[in-house]
Amino acid sequence: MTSPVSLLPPCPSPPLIWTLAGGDPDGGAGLQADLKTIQALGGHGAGTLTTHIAQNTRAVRRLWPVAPEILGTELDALLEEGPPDAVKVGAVPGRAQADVIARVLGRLSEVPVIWDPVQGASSGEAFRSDSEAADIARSLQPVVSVITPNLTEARALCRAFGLSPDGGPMDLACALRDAGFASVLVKGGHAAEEGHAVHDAWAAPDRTGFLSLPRLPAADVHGTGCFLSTALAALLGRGVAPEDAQVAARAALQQNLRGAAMIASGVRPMLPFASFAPDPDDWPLWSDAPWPASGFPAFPRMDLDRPGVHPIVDRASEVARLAPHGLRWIQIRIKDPSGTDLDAEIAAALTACRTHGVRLIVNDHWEAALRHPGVWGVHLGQDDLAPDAIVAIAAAGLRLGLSTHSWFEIARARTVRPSYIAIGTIHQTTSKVMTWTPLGVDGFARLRHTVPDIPVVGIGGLTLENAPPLLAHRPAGLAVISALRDSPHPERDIPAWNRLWADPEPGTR
Ligand code: TZP
Ligand code: MG
Repeated sequence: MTSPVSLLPPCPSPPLIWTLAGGDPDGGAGLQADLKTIQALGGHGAGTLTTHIAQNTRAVRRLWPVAPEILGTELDALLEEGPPDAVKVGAVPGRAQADVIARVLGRLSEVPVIWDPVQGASSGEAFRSDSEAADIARSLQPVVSVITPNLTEARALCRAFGLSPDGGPMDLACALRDAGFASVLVKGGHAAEEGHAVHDAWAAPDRTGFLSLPRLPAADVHGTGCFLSTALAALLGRGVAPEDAQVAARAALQQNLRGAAMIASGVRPMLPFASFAPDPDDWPLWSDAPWPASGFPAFPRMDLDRPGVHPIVDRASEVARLAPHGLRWIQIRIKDPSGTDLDAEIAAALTACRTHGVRLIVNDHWEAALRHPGVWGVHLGQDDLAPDAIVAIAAAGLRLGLSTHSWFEIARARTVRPSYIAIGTIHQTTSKVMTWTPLGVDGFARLRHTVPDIPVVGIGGLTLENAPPLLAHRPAGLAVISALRDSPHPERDIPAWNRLWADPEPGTR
């Protein structure tokens, strides 16, 4: 039996997330909604109103800004309870309130602050003039780490900072990032038609790219911007890495958009604020460059009729040693080819594989792999995902495997529709320089759950002893370096590894 997978990474106690936002009496947006969003994402919500707003799903009637003195006293009281793990800032009604918020948030250190710079309701009404919006933006800018404007708001912010408001979502996102907002997500939802993809542009200090999901039929849902920015805060406050948090926040929004429904006699659907459990189709794709009109070619999927161990070796002689012992695949991974005749190694590995009906996968050196007809596939890391390489490997009819270890990397890998993805590192390993905390079996299960339709290979620190719990999550293969390299009798170990699929929990029967 597969145990239910909790899709949120564990956290010793619920992160404390503040929301400083306008009120929405109908509960679909603003502070009332944000508290529900935080709860749905596993956090503890706290916060203050920045402005009363007489609104419902039909229209915004009137705003009554909270007096700066009240706002400041409330925030000081809140801060006495200790700093939050992340903050979402929503509607800021005026310069005086912005200054109060900037003063209090300026006392926090290293706390992510996400500002959803709402200029008005999505029903059309603007809350304030452009010049006041500019003052507010300048006041908040030093304390904000992420902003999540829609296209209209991004243009208004660009004007406020004297930047060109022309250009597409990515131009605006980059301009605002370079103006000092560390990370910028320009939402494209309002630009997409039903059935077409919604592309959001993300510009972070070290990365830009597009998140894409189909636009769902339930358009014009109330409170989507509040949900996305608050979900992002809740995930960042949980310690989720920024790239993963934006992918997961978007997945949470898509999950909730699917469940959007009319409440009472409102005129626009509301989100259900359901606990984080996106379906695989709710996860966005990530593309570094604008989406190619024709998409990427789909690679032939790794067939699953005979799953098994997936040894990774660094020379042809090791391929020849292991090939006779019941392998289905083997990967040759030559990280430093200097002093090695790469073509001779691949040719010799291929000869051994042909003799024993083993499929040869070449790591990294895809151009060399293409010179050797009979190579089954190429395995690439996230740093090697150049469109030219992907297109050439597909055109040559080879399979493609991609390394991933996070929600973000899976979103990026899925874009090129690979033959399989490797997920890891699962346990501590010395076979690769590690900048990541190992996922553990639970982390592997969490990621695997998002890609039920793609063959997955587990990797990292695997041994015959620690591998059995992974089998419940249906890996197509388990990739192994040191357990075979250091074994006194690897030839005997290979059948033992392959038997894991027949008898996933040895000793339990
Ligand atoms: N990618 C993620 S972990 C890893 C690679 C190449 C190394 C796996 O080696 P080992 O010795 O089986 O942990
Ligand atoms: Mg590589």
